[in-house]
Amino acid sequence: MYPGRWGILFVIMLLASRADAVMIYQNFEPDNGTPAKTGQTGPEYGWAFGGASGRLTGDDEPVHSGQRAWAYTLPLDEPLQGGTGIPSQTQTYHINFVPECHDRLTFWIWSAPSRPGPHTVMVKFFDQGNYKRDGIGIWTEGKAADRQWSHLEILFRQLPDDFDWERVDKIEFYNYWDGTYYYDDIEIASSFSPQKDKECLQREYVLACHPENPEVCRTVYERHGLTLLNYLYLNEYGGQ
Ligand SMILES: [Ca+2]
Repeated sequence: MYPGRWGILFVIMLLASRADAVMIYQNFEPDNGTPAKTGQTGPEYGWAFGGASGRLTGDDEPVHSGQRAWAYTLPLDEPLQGGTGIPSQTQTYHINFVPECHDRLTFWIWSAPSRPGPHTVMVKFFDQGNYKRDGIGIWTEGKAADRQWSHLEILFRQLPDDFDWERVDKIEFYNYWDGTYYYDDIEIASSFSPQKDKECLQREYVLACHPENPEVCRTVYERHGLTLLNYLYLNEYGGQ
């Protein structure tokens, strides 16, 4: 028997049984793992720059799911200079998007722009490689509807081939028109079904961690910098 290893698998199963079938980047909920900024207390869910201001939503503001979303307000004459940055809630500033199993970043946005109407959104991606300093901005193909929740996405293939999806630093959102914007449920997803996503992740990681094969497991963990929290989205893990 290998009680230690079985114990780890048991913890994985417990964590996975309560999860969705996508990998959560940030949902702005209390105690979701988001670390505090150095020297401060409380999670740092995001920040704003260039004249914009950002904060968690209050009680009477739009929330897509859970208790909180992220709100930021962009002043007049700040197009593409002001915006808001969002860290991931786990593996913060060094997160593996697991590109073998996922192909897009998705998010929900509720827009109240000064110029009413549907507008596209720019997401700027930063990695720990060639796009560490300046990032690379990509516009959504879809548009955020006026004053209602919209689900938008950026496909990995819209970025250059040398972007390092296994070592992502952070993302930023830019809205062209001044106004107030709410973001929630930022996720790393695929076009496949939750079942296929689960199978892919099990193939990539969990099966490699079978107790009879601990060396392979260790190699996978070191290569991808995984933690147990990665398995939160392995819904209905069947056990091995
Ligand atoms: Ca939320």
